[in-house]
Amino acid sequence: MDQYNGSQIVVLEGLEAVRKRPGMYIGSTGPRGLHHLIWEILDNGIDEHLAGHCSQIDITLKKDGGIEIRDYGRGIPVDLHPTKKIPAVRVVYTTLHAGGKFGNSIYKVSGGLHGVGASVVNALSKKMIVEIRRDGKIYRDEYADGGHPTVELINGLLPVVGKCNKSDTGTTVTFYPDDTIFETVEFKSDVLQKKLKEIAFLNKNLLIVFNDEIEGIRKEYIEEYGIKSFVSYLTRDMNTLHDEPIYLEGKSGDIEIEIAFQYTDNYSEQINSYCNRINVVDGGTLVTGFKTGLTRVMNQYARELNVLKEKDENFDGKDIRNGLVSIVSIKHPDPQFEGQTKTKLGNTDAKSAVEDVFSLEAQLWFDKNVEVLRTILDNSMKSFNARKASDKARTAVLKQLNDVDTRSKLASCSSRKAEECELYIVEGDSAGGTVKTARNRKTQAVLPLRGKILNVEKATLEKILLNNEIKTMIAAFGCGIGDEFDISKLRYDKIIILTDADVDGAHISTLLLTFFYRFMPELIMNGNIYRGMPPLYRVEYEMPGKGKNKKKSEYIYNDFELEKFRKQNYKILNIQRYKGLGEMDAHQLWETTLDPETRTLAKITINDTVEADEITTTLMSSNVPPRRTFIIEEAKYAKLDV
Ligand code: 0RA
Repeated sequence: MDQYNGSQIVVLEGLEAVRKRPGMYIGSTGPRGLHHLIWEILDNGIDEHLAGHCSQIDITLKKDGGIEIRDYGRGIPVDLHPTKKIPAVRVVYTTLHAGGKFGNSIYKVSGGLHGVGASVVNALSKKMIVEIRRDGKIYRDEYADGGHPTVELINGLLPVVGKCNKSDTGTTVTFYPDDTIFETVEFKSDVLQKKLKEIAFLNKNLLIVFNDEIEGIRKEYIEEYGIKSFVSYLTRDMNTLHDEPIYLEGKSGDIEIEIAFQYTDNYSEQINSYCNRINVVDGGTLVTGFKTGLTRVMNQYARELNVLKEKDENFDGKDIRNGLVSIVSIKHPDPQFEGQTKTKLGNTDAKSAVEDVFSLEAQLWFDKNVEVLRTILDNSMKSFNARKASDKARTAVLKQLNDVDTRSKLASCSSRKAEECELYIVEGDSAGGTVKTARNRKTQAVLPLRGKILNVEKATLEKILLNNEIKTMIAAFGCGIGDEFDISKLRYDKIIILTDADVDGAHISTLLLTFFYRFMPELIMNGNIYRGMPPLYRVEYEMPGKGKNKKKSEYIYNDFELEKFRKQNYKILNIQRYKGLGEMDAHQLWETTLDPETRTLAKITINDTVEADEITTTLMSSNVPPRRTFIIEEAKYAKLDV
């Protein structure tokens, strides 16, 4: 070890701070935070691509648990840092916030969780190796136990460890996350593949080569048409109204804008937005700009082509977005990410930039493609008419809502304090009955649902609002629906879906989640929706040794736990498998599923809008095979992230 001069010690204290509070830098020390390390290193390579110096990145999951990310860029500079007197590359990998982005990217990624810098990854790794190819030479720096350099410098410079072709340039970073910091250090191949596919869509013509040496998988990702192909991918299982996605691009000042969209026969809309390749899940100004532009342009055309008559009112934005699947991707030199999770774009200039570029480019495109334009306007007209009809139906329903006889179904709780109240939505009257007996009547209300609820992905709002199960739910929640939705009126802090742990139960729970996601997404965003987790088994067993109390019993919640239990050396007397909630008596149900002290609840969250929309559409589209796979798979997992 060398270089423990003053500046280096300060530097390492910075990395020590990262190790003390990793969550502050990477969000969590769970699987999400772990994978975040990869995205961080990948981002640097992608920046080289954006700067026009790199057309390929290789990612390798190694057998020894490490991950290697190689880019074919210019190679990080290795020359002496003027003040720190160590190689520039070492400054980058050991200094917090210093040159994480090297100042070379015009599209820096500020805010959000990206952009914390390669040094954070180093700080959280037990080993990291950086190999650089530049000017026909290969240099290598290594770090151990949270970023301590282990390579001896020669006159402040890295030793040359090999030679290569002069044209062979780039940076290879290999790291091993620290297992004393992360809950797990196992990278997930499927998580990586999904992300790499997304990166390929968002970075046209960048070749990404993925190698999973553990499972022997090799995949290449390259997308010549970028987000246009992304839209095709998203609509692959839907019925589209025109053959190809529409792709528009343009620049407004320093802001680059790309938009791709396609119409489908779905009764829902999907706008996925990215700023500097980061998925801004909560949208923000770039989405507002797109919506405003789309509404304006389409209404203008509708007048010009006499689709809307003089006496007609304008299409509502929602009419025009019905069935829309779209991606808005912008590059902004100074993005401001807002909101608690930094997933909403705040820059006001992004709104006008997107609106202007869209309006201009869309008109150029539609003027040449009048057929497609007419198809879209027809579609808007249909939902315009359907909206008129459903407005009527809705008013009628809302009027009725107060009279809906929820009393027969809903067993309410006595407390009126929403913050302590919970509503259990239970599958079937018989399980509902047991829950009613078992619950805490003060704070726990029960709503049994009969049979399956309507698949909202395939029905109009009008039909949805006439569905009895849904009407009952809306009335019970108290917060209305659609434009009248008001979360402050919600009567329950927790809405808990409780279904049997079988395929039917999983299906019902998915139907419910789809309904919430499409029509009351605020409930999910706000963290009000949960899934109850009843046990699958009750095991009776004998403790080794003697004594009166050696007979014991335990609840087991999944097959994995059961396997673990079997490996213990207890004598198992009986294993009861609960096929449904109805098989438990009230006391058992209270203990395992209702009692806030002992139950397990899974909070439903939305990680990623693309993924969430994908899951709902795969599940609910008429395409049966993927639906099956998902439901059965999903039933295996204890925790569900929509
Ligand atoms: C600044 C200047 C130069 C290269 C880079 C940054 C660079 C950084 C990373 C991080 C991962 N891979 C990278 N590749 C390149 C080079 C300046 C020059 O050669 O003129």
